[in-house]
Amino acid sequence: MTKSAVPALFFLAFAAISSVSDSAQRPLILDAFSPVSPAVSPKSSSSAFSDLHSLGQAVATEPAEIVWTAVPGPGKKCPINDDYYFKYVFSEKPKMGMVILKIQIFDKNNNQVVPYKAMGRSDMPSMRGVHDSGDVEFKLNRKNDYLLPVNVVMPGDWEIRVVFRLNDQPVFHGIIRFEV
Ligand SMILES: [Cu+2]
Repeated sequence: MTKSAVPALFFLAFAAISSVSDSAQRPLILDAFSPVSPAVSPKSSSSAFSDLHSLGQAVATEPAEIVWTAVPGPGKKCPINDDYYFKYVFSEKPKMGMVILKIQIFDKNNNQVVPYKAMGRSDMPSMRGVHDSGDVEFKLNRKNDYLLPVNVVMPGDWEIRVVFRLNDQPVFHGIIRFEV
């Protein structure tokens, strides 16, 4: 735990205490966090800390957690929102070497459109980070296809994380998985 985290945790502890309806629990929690209390056994202290830990995770005011949609297989429709859906294909069955991921976005009338910026990031989930491509922007061709080269450097499990953005705001997070 960093020093700067401590005041935040105490704040959370007091927020928790003030919301505890069973007043019988209050003395235990207060004892556990009071620096002047000599009477706290290691056991009650550690259990109070683990309670606080889970509390901190539950009420952390981080931005809403990203939901990564598992994209259905090649050629299948994947909804983006009420207005758009997309499909993907690979230029060929993925194997060792470079493969091109092609994404096509369609509107409600099945017109192929380019409403978003698309970013892709490939990696191997089983050894995350080792072959991480970082974020790479898809390039558009004249047919409104979004194209992303993916460098498959090892056989095994692969994923491509795809994010569509409108004015820098993400509107969709999806994961394409494949085996080589
Ligand atoms: Cu690997």
